[in-house]
Amino acid sequence: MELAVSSRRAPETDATPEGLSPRQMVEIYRLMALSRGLDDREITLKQQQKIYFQVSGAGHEALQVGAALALRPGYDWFFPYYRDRALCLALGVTPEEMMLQAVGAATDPASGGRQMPTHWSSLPLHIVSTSSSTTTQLLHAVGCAEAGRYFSRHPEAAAKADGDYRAFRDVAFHGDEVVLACVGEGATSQGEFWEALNTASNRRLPVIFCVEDNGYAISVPVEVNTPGGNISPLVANFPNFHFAEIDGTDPVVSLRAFQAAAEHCRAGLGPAFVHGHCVRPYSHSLSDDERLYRSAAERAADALRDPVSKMQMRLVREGIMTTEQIEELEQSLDREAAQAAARALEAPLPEIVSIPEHVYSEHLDPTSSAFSTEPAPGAANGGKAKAAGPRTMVDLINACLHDEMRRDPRIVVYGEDVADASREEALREVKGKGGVFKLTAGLQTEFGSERVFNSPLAEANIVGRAVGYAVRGMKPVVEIQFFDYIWPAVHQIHNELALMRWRSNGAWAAPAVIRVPIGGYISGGAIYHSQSGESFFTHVPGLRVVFPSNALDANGLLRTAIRCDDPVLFLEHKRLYRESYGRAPYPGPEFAIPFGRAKIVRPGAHMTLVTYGAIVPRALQAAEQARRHHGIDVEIIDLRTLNPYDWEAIANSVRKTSRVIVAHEDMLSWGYGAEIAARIADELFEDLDAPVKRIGAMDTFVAYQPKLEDAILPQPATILKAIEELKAY
Ligand SMILES: Cc1ncc(C[n+]2csc(CCOP(=O)(O)OP(=O)(O)O)c2C)c(N)n1
Ligand SMILES: [Mg+2]
Repeated sequence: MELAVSSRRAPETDATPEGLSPRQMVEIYRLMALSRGLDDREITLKQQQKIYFQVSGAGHEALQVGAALALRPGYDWFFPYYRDRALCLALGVTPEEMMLQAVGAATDPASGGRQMPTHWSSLPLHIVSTSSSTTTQLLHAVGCAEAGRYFSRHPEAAAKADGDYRAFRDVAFHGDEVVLACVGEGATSQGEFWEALNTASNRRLPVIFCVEDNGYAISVPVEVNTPGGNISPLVANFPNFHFAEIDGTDPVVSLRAFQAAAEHCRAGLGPAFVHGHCVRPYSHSLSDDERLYRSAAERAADALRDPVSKMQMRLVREGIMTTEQIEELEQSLDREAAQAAARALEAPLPEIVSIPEHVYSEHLDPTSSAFSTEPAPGAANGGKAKAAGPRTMVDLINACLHDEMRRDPRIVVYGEDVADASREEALREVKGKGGVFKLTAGLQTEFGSERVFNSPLAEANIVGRAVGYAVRGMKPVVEIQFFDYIWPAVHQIHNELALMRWRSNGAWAAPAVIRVPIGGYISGGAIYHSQSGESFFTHVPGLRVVFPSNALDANGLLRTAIRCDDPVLFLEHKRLYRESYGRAPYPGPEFAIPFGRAKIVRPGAHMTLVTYGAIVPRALQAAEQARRHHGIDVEIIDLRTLNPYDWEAIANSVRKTSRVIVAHEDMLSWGYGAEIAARIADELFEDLDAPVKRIGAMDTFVAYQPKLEDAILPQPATILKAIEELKAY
């Protein structure tokens, strides 16, 4: 559309008092007014029950248009908030695309009808899919900035490669790219806000944090969320930052602030923090009525600061537009919004059959035989498997990490204590730490501190950054030090990592690997160093869950996990790390095991025992006693991967034996075995000669005193008793 500019000023050449041309001022206003018009149109549609949710960007338009115009869509990277309609509009998301989101159309480019409206995503514009979880996106932005910097310093790492996840994603990067991450003032109370500032500051990352401060988080005023009522003084001592606290209802002030912030970031000086004060004239969302908790005087004061009406008055005052021209423009924007809505309402809706699409990668199937290779003992190797002969699980996991890092320059390893020594000068005289269990020993020494480094002691930080790294095409292989401390990261795993592909309808994905030492049987591990809990994670669509019971499986499954195009939770049993059970010679750098293939670790005719992890050696002991003392012949199936799991192996065995026990270390109630037992009862009822039996820990946490631990966790004797009972049935 040709923008109308008042004849009192030349559109391109006259400078306004702000130093922008009249045409630029009109364009800023157009974007702000169109954003407001789209909100108004959506509100009408919601009232007509043609859409199902509405949250507006009203009152934030000036700040956001300023941000967008200072940055480069498709070059810089964007992690917006749900209020960021004006930002996304100014970056290039069209009104029709916005309306397609609102109606939940199949052609909604952000999510194909899966996410609420204003949950932005655009691959070409570099707007990374964000969730409804406030604040998680800030850590993604940090990881994204780290990945951009890594690729700029190592452009060769961006090359595509066959045979793994790298074949399916184009990598784009620029040495001076900037990442914008937006958040509300209420959401700065989340720990992840501080975790993001921590790493951005420490690593001098080019992230602009934009706090859109409208004074409320739904009904909670800012002073309840933020001590003193203002976030700016609280963050002011973070090193390396550029700070600006501005009137976010003024688009020119906003533009200038973001230009200065971007300059600081592009120069490599560190992150920036732009705190914009704005207003929220339309309540929190259409489900909220702010008259229930805000005084009339307060609302009236806010109305005077409405950025759209302030900008109108300014254009008239400065002779840039006449009131008639403004009216004309408004009418044309109204028509544009109405036409966008009309087209979206005609758009096809998503098909029911499409629901499972993009839960997992459509490109690379980790259950495929491409991942089935034979061990090649005797191959040369670094890491802990250098020596010949049987090696422990620690050795062979460490060897796999060494091999894969050599093969794939996109792998980074970080977590708590995983580096050999963060202070590099110490490395010359010390042996190095390499993880509390030594799984990552020697990696920093071989691959350098850019690829192997310690994280802050913050689990959400570890996983949130991994999401950001992975969406850029890198392969973070991170460690959570103990399963017992995975819980701060669960928000990121459940709502972000596992969901990135499905919620963006396949546009984005976060195929990171999270390695986690898990489990008990360590005498004295107690409550906080013995936890299991794998079924929390097998209940998350989009997440692969692996649980090896021996050194060779750990090596081959970790290789598949790293090459895989899906996020993987790789559970390593601490008790099995150095056991003499399950040691194996180093199988060479290409040894892989497909997911979803169980292993029959002991063939048998009388009953089936389905298990995994540290129960495998205990079940073998029990089965041996059952044979010796009672002549009972138990077939033991080690599932090896829990999602996907090998139903065929279970079904074939149960059809043969007609009796089955499902055993695991985790608590019995609601445990992983409940699902397997229920499916056996459902699908194999005709084949059974006895009820399905389950074995698990007592429904308590694990106690410190070994006498109690022994009683809480299943022992070989517990398993033997169950075998005897089932045979007698
Ligand atoms: C982690 C999380 N907790 C709670 C919510 C529910 N919720 C959605 S918006 C919101 C308030 C956010 O306030 P603020 O960050 O100030 O943003 P604003 O809506 O004011 O722009 C809350 C509590 C959520 N989406 N995510
Ligand atoms: Mg707010």
